[in-house]
Parts: sequence; C-alpha cells; structure tokens
Amino acid sequence: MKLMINGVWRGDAQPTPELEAQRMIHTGGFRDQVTSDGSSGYPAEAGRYHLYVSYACPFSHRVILVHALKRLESVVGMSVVHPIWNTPDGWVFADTSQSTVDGAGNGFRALHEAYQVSRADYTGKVTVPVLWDKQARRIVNNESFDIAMMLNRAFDGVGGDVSVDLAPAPLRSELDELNQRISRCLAVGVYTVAGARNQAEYTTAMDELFDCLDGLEVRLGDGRPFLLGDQPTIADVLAFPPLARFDAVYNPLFRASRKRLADYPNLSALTKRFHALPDVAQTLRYDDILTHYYDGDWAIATRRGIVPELPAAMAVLDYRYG
Ligand SMILES: N[C@@H](CCC(=O)N[C@@H](CS)C(=O)NCC(=O)O)C(=O)O
Repeated sequence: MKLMINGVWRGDAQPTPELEAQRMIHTGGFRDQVTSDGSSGYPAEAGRYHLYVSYACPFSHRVILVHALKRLESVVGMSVVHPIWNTPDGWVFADTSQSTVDGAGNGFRALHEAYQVSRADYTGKVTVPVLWDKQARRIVNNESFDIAMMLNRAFDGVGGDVSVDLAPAPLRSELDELNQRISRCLAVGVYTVAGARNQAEYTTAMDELFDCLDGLEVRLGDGRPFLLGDQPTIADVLAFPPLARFDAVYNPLFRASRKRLADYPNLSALTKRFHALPDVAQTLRYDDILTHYYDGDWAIATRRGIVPELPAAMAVLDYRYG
C-alpha cells in the first residue's frame, strides 16, 4: 500500500490494520481556501496557484471541468500526473503523451514531494487533485469539492469567466443536499462496490448505488436538461465524471453490473448534453482512464469470492446463490 507516514513516503508498505487506519487519514489534509479578498491568507491572483491533477481520476475531473468551464487556463496553471498510479512513487510527473512535468517550477518528480514540502510530518494518502501555492510553496487544498468551489468564484476578479456561476446563491440549499448525495452514493459509491469484502457488503453497496442512479433518473424525468434545471451547476460537474466512466470501467471492472448507464435514458442524455458543453469534451480522456484502471493495480476490484450481478435479461439461466 502507498501512503506517507510522518513525512516519509512508503510506496510499498505491507498492509496492517494500523496502516489501513492511517491511510484513511486524508480528510485531515489541506483545507485552506483561496478567497477573492485575501482574508484567508491566500488571495486570488493570476499566475500564483497551480493544479496537480490526473485525467484518469474522477475527483480530479471535477476540478479540471470547472477550470475549463470558467476559462481559467491562463490564470491557474495545471500539471498532469501519469495515469499509472501503481509505481513505487505513486503519482509521478513525466513528459509523455499522457502526462506533463511539474509545471509549477518545483521540479517535483512525484506528487508525494509536494506533500512533504508542504508539511514535513504529513501522514496520510497522497492524492490528486491538489491546489498548490507557488508563492508560499505549499499545498492550499487537496479536496476536489473545495477546489472546484474556489475555482467557481474566487478568481472572478482576476480573469475567471464571470458569466459562468455553477453554484448560484438561490439554488444553494438544494445544491448542497444534491452534491452530498451525488458525492456519497455515486462518486464514492462505485468505489464502495469495488472495495466490498464479501457478497453481503457488495449487495448493500450495489443497492445504495443503484437506488441513487434510479433517483437521479426520476429527477430528470420532468424533461429538465440539467440536474437543477436549465443551466449546468456544480451538481452536474460532480455527476459527470462517474457517469462518463460507468460503462467503460465501473460496470465491467468494479462489478457495478446491475445496469449500464446506457440503460438509463435520462442520465445518458444528461451525460451527452454535459459533454457537448463548450470545452468539456477535451477534459474527458479515455486513454488516461482506461490506462489507469485496466493497467493499474485494481486487484481490489477483482477480489475473489464475489459474484457479480447481471441484469436478469442478460443471463440465460438464473445463476444466483441460494
Ligand atoms: N478526497 C479526495 C479524494 C481524491 C482521491 O481519492 N484521489 C485518488 C485518485 S482518483 C488518489 O489520488 N488516490 C491515491 C491513494 O488513494 O493513495 C478528493 O475528493 O479530492
């Protein structure tokens, strides 16, 4: 397993219950905020901040989407790690067709160096996405939702497209509820299915995931083009990365096989409509996604002893246990 313990990178640590627990300590990571008025100590400035992302990672994809929709290319720089995470160094930078070198000027070869420089005794996972402050030389924030929300408004005074607001104030409470639901039961839900340790956990996770998808499908049943109405919002930004990966990865590899995205007409239409928005198509890189999931270490998703569900219509004989 891969994690950092007291500032020391452990790319090959043997899993123990203690390490499993430490690997989970990632919400205690970096949660500072860039603000337009600078009251947080991190004022929005063009050219000061940099994103470290992966095109394969669905959580990075949220940030890449907002970066593109807000037209922040010349305001906040972006470097891309290689899609194969299963290396001794975890996420690495490299000058390849699928990745870049560290463009923030630090000369980092691996992402764990950014964590170590930011906090010399950091303990936890080394994850993308990361928002880096070139001036302070530290990570500001490593939570995708926080970063997406910052990119949405904080940089409006220094070059962000003010005509795009993905979290309009009148929709805030409805958005909060929907964002939490999509994050938990869909974006994280597919990983809960993949990580199930036995058939019972798998079934529980599958029920939650597909209840969630069924609910979103019904929500779109009134003909609304996006989840909250006529305009795309941050809720669509959160939904798009897992939906776009569903039939390619989560259904076949993670055994989220009860239905395909293609079996949901409204969610399929939403995915295509969102994909057709200006600048969105270039953010969806199936090369990176397929390399990451199929060449990477996703043995967790093929754990022995779990029988995948198939829609009844696809099985000639009923093969279920019992
Ligand atoms: N809470 C984080 C989760 C990000 C996350 O899990 N990123 C994955 C890639 S999709 C990662 O970097 N994993 C490395 C690891 O688990 O050690 C967020 O939403 O930003």
